[in-house]
Amino acid sequence: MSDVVTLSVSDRIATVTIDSAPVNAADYPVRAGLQKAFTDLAARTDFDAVLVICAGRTFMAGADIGEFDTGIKAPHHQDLFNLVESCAKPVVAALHGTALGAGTELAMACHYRIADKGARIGLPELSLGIIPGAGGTQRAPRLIGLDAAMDLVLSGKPLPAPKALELGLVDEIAAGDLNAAALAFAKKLVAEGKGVRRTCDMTPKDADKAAEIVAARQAQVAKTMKNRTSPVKALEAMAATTSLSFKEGLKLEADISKQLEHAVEARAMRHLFFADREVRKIPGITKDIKARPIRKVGIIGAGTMGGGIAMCFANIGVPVTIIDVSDENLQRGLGVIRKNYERSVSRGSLSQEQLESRMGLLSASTDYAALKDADLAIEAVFEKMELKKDIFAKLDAVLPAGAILGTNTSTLDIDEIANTTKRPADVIGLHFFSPANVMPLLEIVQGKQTAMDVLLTALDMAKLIKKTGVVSKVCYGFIGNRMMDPYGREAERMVQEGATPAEVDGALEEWGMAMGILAVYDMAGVEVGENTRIANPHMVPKDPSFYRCSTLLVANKWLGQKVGRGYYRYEGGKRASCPEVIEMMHAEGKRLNVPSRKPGKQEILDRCLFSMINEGAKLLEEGIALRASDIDVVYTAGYGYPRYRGGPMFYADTIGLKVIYDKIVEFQKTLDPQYWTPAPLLEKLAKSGSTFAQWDASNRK
Ligand code: 3H9
Repeated sequence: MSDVVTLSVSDRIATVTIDSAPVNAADYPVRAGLQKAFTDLAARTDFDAVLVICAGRTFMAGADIGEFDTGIKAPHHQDLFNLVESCAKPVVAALHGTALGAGTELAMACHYRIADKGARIGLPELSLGIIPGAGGTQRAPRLIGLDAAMDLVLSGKPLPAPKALELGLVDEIAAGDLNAAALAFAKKLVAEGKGVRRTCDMTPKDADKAAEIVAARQAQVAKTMKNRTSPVKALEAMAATTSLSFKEGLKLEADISKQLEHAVEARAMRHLFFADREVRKIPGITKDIKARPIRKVGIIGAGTMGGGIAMCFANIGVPVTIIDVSDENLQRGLGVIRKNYERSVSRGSLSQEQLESRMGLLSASTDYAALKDADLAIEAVFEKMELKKDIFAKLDAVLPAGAILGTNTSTLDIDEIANTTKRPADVIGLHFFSPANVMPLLEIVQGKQTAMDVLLTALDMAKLIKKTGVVSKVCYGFIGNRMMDPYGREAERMVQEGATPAEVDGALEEWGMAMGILAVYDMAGVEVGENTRIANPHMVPKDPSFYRCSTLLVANKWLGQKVGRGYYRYEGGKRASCPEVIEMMHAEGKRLNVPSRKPGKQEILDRCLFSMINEGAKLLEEGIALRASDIDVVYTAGYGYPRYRGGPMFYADTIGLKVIYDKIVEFQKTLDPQYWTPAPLLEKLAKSGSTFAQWDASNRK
């Protein structure tokens, strides 16, 4: 038998065990092992039922994602799962952990399924730009109905075992030990004379309503997943369960899979799957370095940011003490947190008991002495250096030795803050994104003196609080906001040239950004960028024609959504163009000698996206970002950059660095030469025909 798949028979029950750490992915050795096991079983008669189980932390978590790039070797998943389904004796899958993608498809090819009560079962293929391609598009609708299957695939969210039971995706939830329950289940099947029950022979229970279901799901995709191919194709394959035979459906699924696997959407999303995990790999964090324990956390500042961060820790059972200058601020902050949790209760994602237990973990004080036993303190107050330094002096005085001092700054110099303490090695930047309890990104800012175990603790902590932690070195704006700066600058200049905010944002949103940059400024508060520029005077160019529309907006107190007016007007929650602002910006452009013109959609995209990429290249050569792929993670996790485009640096590779370099040189001549200087790294890679991915790979060696 193979190393990773074993077959044993005891008491007339055959057990096929997959044991391939870390997640039992269906790579070639697992497929070959499964093929051998089921081929052997086809020739044997000494068993009455088969159990398929997985060792370790999870049932099969899908196909081997890396294999799509190298080409999938036979046996193909579809053929293999057909072999499993063709078994003449009942086959029972025992699911624990996360059965995902090909794991769920294997389970559906088995004749029965029993799940651990904590198991989660899903088909997340669209998050990789592909469709369930191991029979999933054909079996899921037959097993649970067309609409439920379409929901499972479009949401990509794994179902908790009880929900899977309700839908008929599993037949039973194990009361205790899963393997013992699965064995009992198999024996009962045999005793009751229940034979095989093949999903391929079933008909979707809601086939008669197929036309309406498909139309509604297509409308959902058009509205919520624009510019994507895989969701459209997944619906096409699943809809075929009501018109094609199982065999014909499998052929359609295979044909679609082949088209999608190497398309940009799938390559981009695979790139991000691995990039999201690679961020944790930091040179210098060796195996002997151990993370520090985080048993109690202090948050300084009970505002929106501090409250959101406090929730992140309460959500994972870590007690938090919030410090603020007045009881009134503290009570207001706790009230907002409670309201946030209450919203989750009303949506059904949290129980009232969970709410109370999380609120029970939160305490509040105006006295820093309450942090005397905290392992980590995170300051989350206004972006004012003097205020932050004052807080760090207080933290330095009360925190125990070994505690970590974090600052949630988005732009300020961590080293300057660290140097005001007696323990700069314990100081780190923890840049959360608002709302902190929701947004998945955490920029972890490594100061010049930050200790490696502090960095490791921050990376581990990010994972625990379900965030993607990306390490940045210190510079103005770190990775994310520094790249926002040229991006926003171009958008603002185009408005001064004569484009409307709606034209600029519209082009970006049509391309896939969750929100155009000017609408983002309105959401965050137009004064935020202004204030950070004032706090970092060395960043503001000396050029007298420096164009920032935000300066004018702030002067008029048009600060964005919160006052109903900024780049746009906001009426009834909707944004609308504001002719007064458009006119005012254009006049300001003329005053600053910005040439009057109307940039087209493509130019808007090139100027916004390429200025960002150029800055990304500078971050790489300055060593602020470790990898181009880290930049992609920052932008997709924190800035609404579409995952199906892979992030700014991956996108640059798909366009071709030479194309981008040439365009930047052209902009240098035709636009503002002060800003359009190609980054030396971009120039070098473009001229040598290389890519950012190759740059990452060569640095990895
Ligand atoms: C599919 O099934 C297609 C089929 O329909 C059709 C086929 C024709 N492959 O996430 P973690 C690695 S598509 C390769 O840190 P966790 C991961 O890179 C697949 N590698 O652990 C990491 O490596 P490293 C559909 C994989 O406990 C290590 O395992 N399935 C795969 O936080 C640990 O991973 C999915 O999309 C894989 N499938 O989370 C599920 N999975 O240590 C993808 C993991 O070197 N996986 N690795 O960085 C997950 O969502 C999470 O890994 C899981 C565990 C929830 C399972």
